Amino acid sequence: MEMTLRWYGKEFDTVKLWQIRQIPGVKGVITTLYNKQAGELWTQDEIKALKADVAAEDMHIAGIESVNVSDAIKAATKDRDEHIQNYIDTLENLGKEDIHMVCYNFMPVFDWTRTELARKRADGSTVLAYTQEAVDAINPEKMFESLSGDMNGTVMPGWEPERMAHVKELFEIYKGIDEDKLFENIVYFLKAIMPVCNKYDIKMAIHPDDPAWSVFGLPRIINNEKNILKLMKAVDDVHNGVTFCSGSYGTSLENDLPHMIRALEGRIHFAHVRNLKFISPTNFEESAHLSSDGTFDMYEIVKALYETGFDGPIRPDHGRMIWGEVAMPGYGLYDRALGATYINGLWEAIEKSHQRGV
Ligand code: DNO
Repeated sequence: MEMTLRWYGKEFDTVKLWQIRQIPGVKGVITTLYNKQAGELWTQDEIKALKADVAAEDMHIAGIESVNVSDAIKAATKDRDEHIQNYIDTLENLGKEDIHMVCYNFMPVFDWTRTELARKRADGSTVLAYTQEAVDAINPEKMFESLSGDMNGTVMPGWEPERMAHVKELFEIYKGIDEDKLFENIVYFLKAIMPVCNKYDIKMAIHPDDPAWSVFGLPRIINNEKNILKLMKAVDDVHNGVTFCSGSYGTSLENDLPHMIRALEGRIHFAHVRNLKFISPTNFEESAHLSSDGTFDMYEIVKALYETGFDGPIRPDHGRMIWGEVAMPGYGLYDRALGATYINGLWEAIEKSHQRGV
């Protein structure tokens, strides 16, 4: 595995590359072109410039998170084939620039959903949190009126303002799209991009739906072992792979995370490793990475990755806000650095006990 950190680019991120580089073992970042809309083409020059920014700090790009898939592709509207062609050309340009891992998701309309950005914990740190009650209390009609992701005073992370401005239209295009139809659309997309992925050995890594169930009545298909294995089988090519995000699959307590990792052997190309603390099955907060601070057995998760030969980029995921840091919720420096160090420690211990046969 390669330990990495997500970096939101030189214009947006308060966390700087030189800071990331000082985290032990981190030489690679996961990033993207933040000014691109889903469906747009990335030119080779733009990718080159991004690479140069990272290389200037003596680091490299370990993968892209994300080349976003447009709702036209997800819902199969009239622009679908044009957007797929742009996606193929983007992959071609990434391949030419020697980038071989691309994360994406297939969640309709919204990316991940949390209902609190700064829930205070007993130690004074703040964390992202989710309650189903808060989601259910959101009136979709009001949401369409207030727009810009500010719903009943809640700004949702992962909800890009550009998309929020079209939220009503977006909901419209998903009318009549159920889970089977969405599945058909992802298979259509993956089949179309597999040739370029094979040509440049680009490993596609689908991010799970978060939370792992339908919100606001929209269909969700990447949420449990059965469904992700179905997708792996439908396009049975190693380049059709997975981002194993423990915090997203883990939102459903029915998902057995180490078991899923083992079932996906050879198809996990990227790992997001974080912990959640459950107050009830539909009320959880993003705890520190440490097993005893949350609900998951992080040792078993990392061990399953190690034992299935995972060798892609891995990153700590959402961190708590600690030590007075002011940064994008979930994406500050300090707690993610602690997470990286903790995961590195688990990995080293697991690796050495395997090598020494203990
Ligand atoms: C949240 C992230 C997601 C992820 C996308 C991938 O912190 O893990 O926003 O980047 O779903 O396309």
